[in-house]
Amino acid sequence: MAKILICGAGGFIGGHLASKFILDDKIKLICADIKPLENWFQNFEGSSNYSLDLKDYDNALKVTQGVDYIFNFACNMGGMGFIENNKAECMLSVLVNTNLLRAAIINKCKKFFFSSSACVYNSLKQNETFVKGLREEDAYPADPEDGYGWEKLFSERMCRHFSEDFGLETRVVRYHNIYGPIGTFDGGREKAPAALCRKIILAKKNKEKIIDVWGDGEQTRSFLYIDDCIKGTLDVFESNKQDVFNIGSEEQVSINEMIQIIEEIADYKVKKNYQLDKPKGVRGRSSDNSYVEKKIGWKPDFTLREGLEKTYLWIEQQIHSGSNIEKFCKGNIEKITE
Ligand code: GKE
Repeated sequence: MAKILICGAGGFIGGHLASKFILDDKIKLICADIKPLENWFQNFEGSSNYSLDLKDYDNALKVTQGVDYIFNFACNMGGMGFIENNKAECMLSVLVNTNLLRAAIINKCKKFFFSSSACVYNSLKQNETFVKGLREEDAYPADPEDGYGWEKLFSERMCRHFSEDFGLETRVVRYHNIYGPIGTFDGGREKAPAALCRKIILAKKNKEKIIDVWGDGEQTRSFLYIDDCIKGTLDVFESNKQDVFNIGSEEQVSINEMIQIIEEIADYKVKKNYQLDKPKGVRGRSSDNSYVEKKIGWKPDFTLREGLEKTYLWIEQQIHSGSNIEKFCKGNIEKITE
C-alpha cells in the first residue's frame, strides 16, 4: 500500500485528485486542509482526513509521518479578484511548502509534488492580447505576479534545491487557469470561467440582459479543464523527469470570446458592462505545451467549449438547487429560490 498525502485536499484540484486516488485499493489516502471538513469541496470516508494549518511546522511533521508521496496544493489563492487584494496572505503560503519540504526530509518521503502557477511568468511577456504561448524558460528574468506569483516561483526553487542538496525527488507543474465542476464560483475567490458562467446563469434566471465584465473583455487567457489537469499532474508525477512543466491549454481566447461560448451553452445572450477598474491581471497569457508534450507525452483532450458545458451545467445545478451553495461560495450569494 502506497501512503499518499494530499495537502489542500479540501479545495478544487486537491479534491478532484483525491476522488481519483480513493478508488485505488493499493493507495492509503491521507487528506489535509486548513478548512473545516464540512467546507471541503469533496471528502471521502475511506481516507484519513485532517483539518489543520500547515503553516505550523508541527502539523506538517505530524501529517507526513509514514507518508510515501506528498502532493502540495495547499495555498491561499483564488482568481484575480482575490490575489490582487491579498498579496501578503498569498505569500504566507510559502510557510506551507517550506514546512512540507522540511518534513518530507525528516520523514524520508519518496517524492514531493508542488503545484506552481502560470502567475510566475515574466509580466513583460504578457502585456498584449494573443501573446505567444509561454515556454518554461519564460519565467526568467523573474518578474512574476505580485505576491502570489513570487511565492510560487520561490517555492519552485526551494523544491529544486531540496532535490539537489537533500536528494528529495520533486515534481513541479505550472497550472494555467484550471476550471471545472466542484469548485468556487462566487464569493470573491472564483476565476473567470466559473464567474462568467455564474453571471450568465443568474442573468438568465432573473431575466436580466446585462452582466458585469472585468476589464474591456479583450484580455486573453487559456483555460484548462480539470480532467486534463489531473491527467497531466499524474503523468508528470509518475515520470522520472525532475523539471518544471506547463500544465495548461494552448487554446487562447479573449474573455469576450469565452462569454460568447457561454452564451451559446446557455442559449441566452447578454450585454456587457465593462468595469475597467476591476482586477485584470496580465493582458494576455497562454501555455506553450511543446516541452511537456516532448518530455512527458501529455496534452489536453478537452476543448474550452466541452469543458465549459460541464462547468456551466454543474454551477447551474448548484444555483437552482441551492444545495451546499455556501461550501462553494464564501460570499453573500443571493439565495436562489425556484
Ligand atoms: N475572476 C474574474 N471574475 N475575472 C474576470 C471577470 C469576473 O467576473 N470578468 C472578467 N474577468 C477577467 C479578469 O479581469 C482577468 O483579466 C481574466 O478574466 C482572468 O481572470 P482570473 O481567471 O480571475 O485570473 P487570471 O487568469 O488573471 O489569474 C489567475 O491565473 C491562475 C494561473 O493561470 C490567478 O488568479 C490564479 O488563479 C492562478 O495563478
